[in-house]
Amino acid sequence: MAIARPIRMLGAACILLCLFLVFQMRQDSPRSTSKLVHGMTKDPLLDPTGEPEGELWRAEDHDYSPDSEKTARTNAAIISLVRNEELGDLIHTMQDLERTWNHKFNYPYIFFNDQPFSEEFKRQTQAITKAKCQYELVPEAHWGVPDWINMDLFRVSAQMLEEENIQYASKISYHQMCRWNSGMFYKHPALEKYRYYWRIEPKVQFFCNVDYDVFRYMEDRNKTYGFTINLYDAPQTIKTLWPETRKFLAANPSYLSENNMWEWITDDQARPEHTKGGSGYSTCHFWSNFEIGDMDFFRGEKYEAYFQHLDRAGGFFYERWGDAPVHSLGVGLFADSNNVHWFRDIGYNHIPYYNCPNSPKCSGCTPGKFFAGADFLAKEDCRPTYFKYVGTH
Ligand SMILES: Nc1nc2c(ncn2[C@@H]2O[C@H](COP(=O)(O)OP(=O)(O)O)[C@@H](O)[C@H]2O)c(=O)[nH]1
Ligand SMILES: [Mg+2]
Repeated sequence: MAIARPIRMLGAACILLCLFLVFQMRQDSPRSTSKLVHGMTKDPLLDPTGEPEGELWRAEDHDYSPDSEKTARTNAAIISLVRNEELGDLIHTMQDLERTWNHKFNYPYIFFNDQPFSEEFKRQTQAITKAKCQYELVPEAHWGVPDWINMDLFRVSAQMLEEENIQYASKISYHQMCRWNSGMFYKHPALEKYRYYWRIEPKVQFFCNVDYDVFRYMEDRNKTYGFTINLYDAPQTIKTLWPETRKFLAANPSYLSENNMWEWITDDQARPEHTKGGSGYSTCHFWSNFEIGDMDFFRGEKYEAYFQHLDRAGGFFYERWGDAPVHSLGVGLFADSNNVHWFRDIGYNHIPYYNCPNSPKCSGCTPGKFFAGADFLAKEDCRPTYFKYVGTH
C-alpha cells in the first residue's frame, strides 16, 4: 500500500528532528566538552559533585543575621584589592557571590585600594549586600617600591620581558599588586582581628549555590588553603623564583612540611619545557584570584621568612613573580597537603578558565569545561598532575 506523500514528508521531518535533538544532547553533555590533557583519563568534575562530607554549618540552623551580637560567623572576611574604576565589574562579582552564598551568611566585605575609595564606590557596593562593608587604604609602607629595588634595573628587565610578550611587564603597579598580595595583605591592620579570608576580584563569576558556611568548614577541618583552579604559569615571569626558593630551603631545611607537594611542584613529565623554563619548577600553581585561606599560615614564621627572602631577592620587580606561584610554593612546601582543599563544589570563572562541577546546585556553566577560547588553553590545566601527586580532596 502506497503511503501518501505528506505522510512520508512528515515521517522524514520527524527522523530529522530526532537526529537534531540527539546531536544537541551530545553537544550539551558534560563529557563532550571536557578536554583531557597531560595524561588525565577522567575529569573528576564530571562525577556528580555534592557538598563536602561531615557536619556543615547552615544558615537555617544558626544565627547568621548581619548585625547579630551572637553570630555564628567565625572570624573571617571577604576581601578584595580593587580600583575605583573597576566598580562596575566588582558589582557583578558581588551580585554572584551574594546570590550563591553570602546572602545566607552575611560575612563582611573589606575592600583595599592604594587610592582612596570614592563615595560612589562605597554607596554602590554597600547597596548590594546586607553585610557590613569596610573600605581601607593600603599604607604606602606596604605598597611602595622597596628602597633596595634599583629602578634602572627594573626598567631594563621589564623591557626584556616586554620583548618576550609578557603582559604588564612594564606596569609598575602590577608588580606592586603582586607583591602586596604575596606578602602584605595579611599585615593590614584591618585584617588583624581576622583569621580566614576569601579573596574576590572584579569580573569573576560564581555559578553554584553553596549552602554551608565555607569559613566554618575551613576551621572545623583545620584547612589552611582552598582553591578552585590549578594552572601552569608563564615560565619567563618566574625564572629565578625556584632557585631562590631552593636557596631559602637550603638555609631552613626544617621548614619543609613532611607532607608537602614536592612532586606537583617539580613535575617535569607533563610539560618538560615549562619545568625547564621555571628552572626546575613545574610552574603549577593555585590560581589566586580565588582563594580561601587561613591568615595564621601566612603570618606564621615559615611563610613570613620565605616572603622576606623573596622580597629581598627582588624578583617581584626584576621579574614578574605573581602572588599565585608565591602562595602556591609557600603552601606546597610549608603546609600539610591534607590541609589544602579543592573547592570543587564552588563553580567559578575568571576569564578564561573555569571550575564547573556536575551538580544540580549550579547553573550558567558547563560541567567539566575548563576554558573558553582557543584550544591551546587546554594545556594550561595543571589539575592532572595535582590529582596524580596530591589527590582530589
Ligand atoms: N587598588 C588597586 N588594585 C589593583 C591594582 N592593580 C591590580 N589591582 C587589583 O588586583 C587584582 C588583580 O589584578 P588584575 O588586573 O585582575 O590582574 P590579572 O587577573 O592578573 O589580569 C584585581 O582585583 C584588581 O582589581 C592597582 O594598581 N590598584
Ligand atoms: Mg584578574
